[in-house]
Amino acid sequence: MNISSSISLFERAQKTIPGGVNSPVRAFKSVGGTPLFISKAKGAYLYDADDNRYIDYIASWGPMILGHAYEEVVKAIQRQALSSTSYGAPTKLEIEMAELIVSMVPNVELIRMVSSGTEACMSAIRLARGYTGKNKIIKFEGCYHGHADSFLVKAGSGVATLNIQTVPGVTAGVANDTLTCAYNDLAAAEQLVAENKDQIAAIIVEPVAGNMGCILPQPGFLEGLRRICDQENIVFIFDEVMTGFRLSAGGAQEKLNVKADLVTYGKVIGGGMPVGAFGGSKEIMQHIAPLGNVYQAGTLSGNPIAMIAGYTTLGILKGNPHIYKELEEKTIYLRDNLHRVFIASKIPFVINQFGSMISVHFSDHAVNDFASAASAKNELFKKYFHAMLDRGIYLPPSAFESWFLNNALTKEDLDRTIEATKESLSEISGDQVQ
Ligand code: KE4
Repeated sequence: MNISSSISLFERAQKTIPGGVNSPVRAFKSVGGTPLFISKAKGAYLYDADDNRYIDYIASWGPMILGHAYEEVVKAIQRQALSSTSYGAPTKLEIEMAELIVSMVPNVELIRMVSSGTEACMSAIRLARGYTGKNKIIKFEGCYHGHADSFLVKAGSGVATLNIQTVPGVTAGVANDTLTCAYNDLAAAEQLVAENKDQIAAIIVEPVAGNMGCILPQPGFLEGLRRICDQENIVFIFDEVMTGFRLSAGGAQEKLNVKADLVTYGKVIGGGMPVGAFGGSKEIMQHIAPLGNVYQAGTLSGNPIAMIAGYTTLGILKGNPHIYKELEEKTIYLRDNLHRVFIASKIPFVINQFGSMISVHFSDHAVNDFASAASAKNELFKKYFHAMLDRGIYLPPSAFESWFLNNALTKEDLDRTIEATKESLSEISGDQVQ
């Protein structure tokens, strides 16, 4: 593929933007090569600066669940923009957005809009600390809750991709209040709670993890954490920035039938615009300013353009629940056929899938936590990534990321992806044989 425009744009970008990107995972650091500069997208397809077309399995890391430039969403944004782009004052649209979310997620009674998943998770942790009067939190290795200091301890996504063991700038004081253990290791979580009796404000977890690849909760893991939180007066936080409104209208709480005390959102909730949110029971949320003293704020929180994009997207998802069924069927079709071509290639692999989240690991063992994801043959993932990109299939540029399907994908797109995988694996096998 001719990517000369991306090459020159990347050189130019590095003169004024750190690493040439505004978010590290976009830099192709772990897979190598030049990041593609995208000029437009429509439906299931991305077009780079040289007008090469790619089938998109990133969906902007989750938000573009309906597909790119979805007409109803674009028209709503265009209309709203004519009434200005921000007021810094309350609007009816924010009430309608909050009422829509509350109608979709029964145990969320109050919700506060913010501008990113990081803000949502950071605010939820502060609220849990303010509500309980306790300081420590438990997170799980390989889970990523955004880049707030408290979370940059054994985090997944870009932190794992770049293999950053300790993030400079995160003080020991902050890091000491963040306890970690392996995802799916309920006994280790119970031990941390016992060793830090009455000091833990919150346990925060990705109910289906997407920042080590896609990793499913083992039976009993989330239920066990729920029990611990009930017994120890700990706030149970589901980070549904990825899973919220993607796995179902009610997110992972509905699909897995486990209820959290606070839930954080991002990605799909904004329909591609900068939106995050955190919500839960009145009992807890009433401590948020101006009702309570746990201060949290944002100039562009509830921004009308972001709200109309999110409100339109969520409205379409709520009104057409068959979209979730279609997405899951497409993902299962992809999973089963990738499985078939991987078996034929005789290259060891694991495919994890839940709803419309899926990931491929070049591993001869189950991948159910960060250590098992990290011990996969990620060098082979790197080759697979580029072989697929050369064939017009755009996968997340890291083995520590979930793929995200969008509902504009057709069977032809899926079949092309399967065929490209078959071709890529024979290319990789050929490399292995030499
Ligand atoms: P943002 O601040 O990037 O909107 O959300 C942070 C966040 C919180 N919680 C979960 C479960 C997340 O997956 C994320 C962000 N996800 C990454 C992709 N793995 C965003 C991509 C990026 O960092 O550019």
